[in-house]
Amino acid sequence: TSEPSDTLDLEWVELPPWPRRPSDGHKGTFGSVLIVAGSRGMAGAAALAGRGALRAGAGLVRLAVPETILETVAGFEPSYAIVPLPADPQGRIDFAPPETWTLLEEQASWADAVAVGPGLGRSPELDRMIRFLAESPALERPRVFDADALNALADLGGLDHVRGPAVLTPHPGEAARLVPELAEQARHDRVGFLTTLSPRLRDSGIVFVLKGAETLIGDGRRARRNTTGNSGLATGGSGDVLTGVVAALLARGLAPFEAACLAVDRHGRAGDLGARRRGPNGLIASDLPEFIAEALREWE
Ligand code: NPW
Ligand code: AMP
Ligand code: MG
Repeated sequence: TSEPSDTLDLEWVELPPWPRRPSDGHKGTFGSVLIVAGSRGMAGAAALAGRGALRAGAGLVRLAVPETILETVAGFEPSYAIVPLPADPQGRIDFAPPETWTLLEEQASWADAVAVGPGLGRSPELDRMIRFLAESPALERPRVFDADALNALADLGGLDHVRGPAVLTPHPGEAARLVPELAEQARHDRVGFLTTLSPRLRDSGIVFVLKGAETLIGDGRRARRNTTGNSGLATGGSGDVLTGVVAALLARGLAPFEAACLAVDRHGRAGDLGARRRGPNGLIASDLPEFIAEALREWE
């Protein structure tokens, strides 16, 4: 078979219970999310993550984006706040001004969970920022690394730079960049990939979410194979929505492994509800947040 024998080292677990929403909760109860995302031409990625976080029940959501796309991102959704950051000539976040770092630190300390990556673009300065978010002991709050944050981690040399608690959400292409020695497995032997990676995840505080049909989630000891979702999710931006959902559940106080499992399950379910309504061909990523709301309602 294609499954390696040491698969037995992983405990395959059931879905954790969904937390009840306390009836006397206020917006602080449900957590504050900071999403660092977007660049010129990829304002949508930031907006999708923000809407995903809101529809997954986060109390407060702020998006830190390059100031040049502020109006665009704001125009997509009035329910999140926006923190404009200095922009470089290419319309990415500019890390030359010290103000950028001050703002980022301030905003990250405000948040209960930080998500970073969707639509950021790539640059050596971005790599430095990701390194800061990944390594800084001052930022012990849980973080989600997705998309270009994963590409930056790959530039930096991989997982060793990440101090948990953290959730990484690569698709197989990003996973192959992040762990190049397992590139082949990332695409063709996902259980083997996760099993081989597990000793490096154990005790790191990193939860690895290898996306795709039947997304795998692992923390080095436990693993889960997701059963929801369909090919309608194979559409630009659906991973950006997932990033927001994971961040919302982390901000709510769920532990990273539980947050990742529940977020992936409900994101997939949202895709199933969406495909039922729109068909898998017609489903687009900006439909998903509303179906996330419906998918969560099934559990309330
Ligand atoms: P292929 O196609 O099979 O050869 P990239 P991205 C592979 C932002 N977005 N199974 C694929 O391989 C994101 O947030 C913005 C196997 C190819 O090599 C990012 O910041 C949007 N392989 C940025 O764009 C909406 C798979 O990975 C490579 C795979 C780039 O993100 C769209 C492609 O991935 C987008 O989310 C799978 N399931 N999935 C917006 N509206 O603003 C992917 N691959 O080069 O990492 O590009 O994922 O589009
Ligand atoms: P990204 O590539 O970052 O936009 O993420 C794509 C999202 O869609 C991930 O959550 C994947 O698990 C999901 N997805 C992609 N293709 C499929 C598929 N064929 N079946 C189920 N889920 C999928
Ligand atoms: Mg993505």
